[in-house]
Amino acid sequence: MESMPNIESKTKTAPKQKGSKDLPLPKEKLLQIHNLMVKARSLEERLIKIYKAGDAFFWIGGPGEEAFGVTLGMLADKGKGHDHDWMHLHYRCTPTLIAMGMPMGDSIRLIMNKATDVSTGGRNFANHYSYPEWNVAPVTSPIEVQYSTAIGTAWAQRRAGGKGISVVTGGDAGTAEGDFASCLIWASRPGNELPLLITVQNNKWGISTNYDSQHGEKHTSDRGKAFNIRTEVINGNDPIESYLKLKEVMEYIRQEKKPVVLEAQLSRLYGHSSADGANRRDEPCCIELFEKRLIEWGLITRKECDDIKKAYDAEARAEMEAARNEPDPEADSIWDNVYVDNENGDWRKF
Ligand SMILES: Cc1ncc(C[n+]2csc(CCOP(=O)(O)OP(=O)(O)O)c2C)c(N)n1
Repeated sequence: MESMPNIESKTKTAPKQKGSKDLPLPKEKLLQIHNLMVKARSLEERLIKIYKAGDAFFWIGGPGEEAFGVTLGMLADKGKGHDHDWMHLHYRCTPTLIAMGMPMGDSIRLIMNKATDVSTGGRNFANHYSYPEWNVAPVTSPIEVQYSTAIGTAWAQRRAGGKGISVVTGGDAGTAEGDFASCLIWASRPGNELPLLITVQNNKWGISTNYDSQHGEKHTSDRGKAFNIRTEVINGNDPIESYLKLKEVMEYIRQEKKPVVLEAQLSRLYGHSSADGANRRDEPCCIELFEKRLIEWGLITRKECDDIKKAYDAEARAEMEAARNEPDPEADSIWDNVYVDNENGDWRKF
């Protein structure tokens, strides 16, 4: 593809022997990352099929972002309240939620607009998750709004003084929105710096607008430099590099109570959304690249990889079949969850 990032994998020189202490991460961790990446991909591919079969109105999601998204989810300190991490995610976050423990069926009920959808009661669309019990703020449709709301939880966490940090994800094109600038400004005020991981998933597209035609700066993360914020650029198609760098910067933010801007360069494997066809594109696939290395290192076989995929494909299909028989929302639930209206102060009431 014309404008895909060409970052060399910094971890590809790992040794070729099995079970070696020289592996970049323990074998179990590598296999866990792979397993979750495949699970997220199977789910997303099922969501696309659900859309194409006419069982959903729209699809948008995260195939191609599994290496970055899964490792982010694995490293998040999941829980409720400011002592845990706050997650301000965007619509390509299925891999992160899968790694945090979201059942496939939750995502399927959301895209199928079933009353049983735990995020929105069937009232929002694909990948617009909401998990108050895990500090996962509702995903918004207007892009980049999450960079503003992340300021609020990071500020509250700074005041609370605990170990929780806030994490925000978003696309490269959306960094043109004022919310991104607000985030940099509020995160970096001297003496009031925020414990905030500001990430940009740079797939080099904003729907159909090419990155290179819009950005004078080399990296979107370079903008953080003007605010004296630590910045990082990683190959977001490499799960090992993603895991190691995310771990390092999340520890830094927890300890130093200061922000980081991290740009992950990665693929957009099925185009922007169902609006441009949701068909597989010719871009590097993080799962294929990772499997090649795992097989080379003798950690897994081709057949084992295929079996994992088949099992997750079957699980996703079974979840869809179950969800098909579930009810649609009733008309009188239209105003539910518009305002905070339950006794626990959650924005969600089911
Ligand atoms: C405020 C706002 N403007 C425009 C849109 C329409 N829109 C939806 S996604 C998108 C492109 C976003 O591109 P990017 O931020 O690079 O993220 P990507 O979708 O590539 O992951 C646009 C313009 C929107 N949803 N919200």
